[in-house]
Amino acid sequence: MKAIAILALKEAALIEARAAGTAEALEQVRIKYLGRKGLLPDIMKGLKDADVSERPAMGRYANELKQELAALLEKRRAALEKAAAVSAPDSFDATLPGRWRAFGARHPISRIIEDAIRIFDTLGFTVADGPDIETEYYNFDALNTPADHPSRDTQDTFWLESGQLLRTQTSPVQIRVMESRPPPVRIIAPGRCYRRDTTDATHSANFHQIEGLYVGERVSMADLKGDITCFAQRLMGPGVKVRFRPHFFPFTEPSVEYDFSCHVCGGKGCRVCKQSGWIEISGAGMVNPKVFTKVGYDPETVTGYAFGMGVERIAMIRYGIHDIRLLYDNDKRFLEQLAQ
Ligand code: 2NM
Repeated sequence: MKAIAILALKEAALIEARAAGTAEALEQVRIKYLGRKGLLPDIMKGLKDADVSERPAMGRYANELKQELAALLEKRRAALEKAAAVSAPDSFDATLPGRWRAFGARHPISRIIEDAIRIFDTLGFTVADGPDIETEYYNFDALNTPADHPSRDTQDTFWLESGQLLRTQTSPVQIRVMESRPPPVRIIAPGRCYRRDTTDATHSANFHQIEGLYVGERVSMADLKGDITCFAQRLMGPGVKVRFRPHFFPFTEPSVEYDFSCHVCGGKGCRVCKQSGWIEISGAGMVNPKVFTKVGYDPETVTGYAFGMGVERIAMIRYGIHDIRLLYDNDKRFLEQLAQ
């Protein structure tokens, strides 16, 4: 045997050690070369039979093989251990089913608002919005609400120290829109409103409204009824009818309250409509000429209708919710029942 053969064997051993991808493979390399019955002890035993001129080099190379291979095996073992700690082979099993996460769902309030926006969009309405913090002028004066009207009271309205207030309806948005552009105007104003109500099953100090406004040259009560009916049928079902009852609001004249025929019994009378066949929705009317004068519109040339609706109330009717507070609890068990 020649010294050069040991050098070649060393190279082979180092290549095998580098290629070993597991602790077991590394151990196999160690056993093959350095083990008790391995190649290196064989060489050492053969040393005495080798040519005398070769012996010193053979001894040196054999020693190098032992040292370098042992060092490389140790380095590879440490590296494999470190890699295993980062991604333990058993921490990812591609055959396991994935972890199931519950889907979120749009909140019923958002759904009513988004549906209303879509429906009124088909009737030519765009969406307007404005600030939650309003002035007394936009929330009351411009809407022809008398100075002594009870709704202005601190019992009913959240007044701020600044003299401003939290809007009690979204009508101030319509005032701002009319002030800022000439007729025709066809807008809906969805948004948060605030009233100092004590919370119970049907009241919340913070609720949502959608108000609509259509001002043009010959807008009539018939337009109001037709458009509300269209909305009611798209939202609640094709058979739904709308009825008007006389009412009073300072900002509209004439004013009405309107009802939808019961979408559950079709108007025959049931538990949902308390046997009346009708479900009270909200109010509407022809915009009071005094409001037009305030915003700089000429009441001699334009007329307009306006309507309001409570989003929570419509959600409760549509989804059969008996307590408004369920809409604010964000209890997933409740929301999941309404998820689409
Ligand atoms: C309602 C009922 C009736 C209304 C009136 C106006 C405005 F700004 F045009 F005068 N906006 N919204 C209105 C009319 C609101 O809510 C029950």
